[in-house]
Amino acid sequence: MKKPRVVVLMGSISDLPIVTETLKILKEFSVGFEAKVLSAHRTPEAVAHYVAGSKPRGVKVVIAAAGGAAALAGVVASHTTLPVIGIPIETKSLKGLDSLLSTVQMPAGVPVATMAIGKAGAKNAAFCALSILSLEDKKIAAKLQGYRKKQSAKIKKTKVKF
Ligand code: RP5
Repeated sequence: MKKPRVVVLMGSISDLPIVTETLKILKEFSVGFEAKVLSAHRTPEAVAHYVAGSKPRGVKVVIAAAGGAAALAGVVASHTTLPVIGIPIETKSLKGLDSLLSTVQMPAGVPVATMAIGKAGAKNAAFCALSILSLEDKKIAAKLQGYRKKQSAKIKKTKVKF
């Protein structure tokens, strides 16, 4: 198993269907990652302990997904200077606007790079992590370039029939 360079935290196992979108991309790019359920509200000490130990073991980026009063990404950011990427999980009551605002409205000095609500946000969390890793990893940089090229080619080939 590869040493994790990205850790992906989620506030609840109920977040997994969306977080799976993140994990699939990290896997596709052959990046070592670790995924774990940890909650800012339900397991606060465990979050602090896990995050504090991440940088010393070679982790470069932390992704944190949570819904509702989504404190996880912010709390993670308070325990590390690693780049933290937040995924606001869609909720039944407020459609994820609660999660988005809780994740994005961080005080100056403790940043969380907040993605969109939903699947696009979960995918972009992985791409954002890959962009960060690509600064020091030529293989990932080349794969990312390839992915973008394929994406463009697909759009250019798209025919509109009506
Ligand atoms: C958040 O509360 C989790 O990230 C999840 O999105 C939400 C609901 O959690 P469960 O009640 O489904 O465990 O902390």
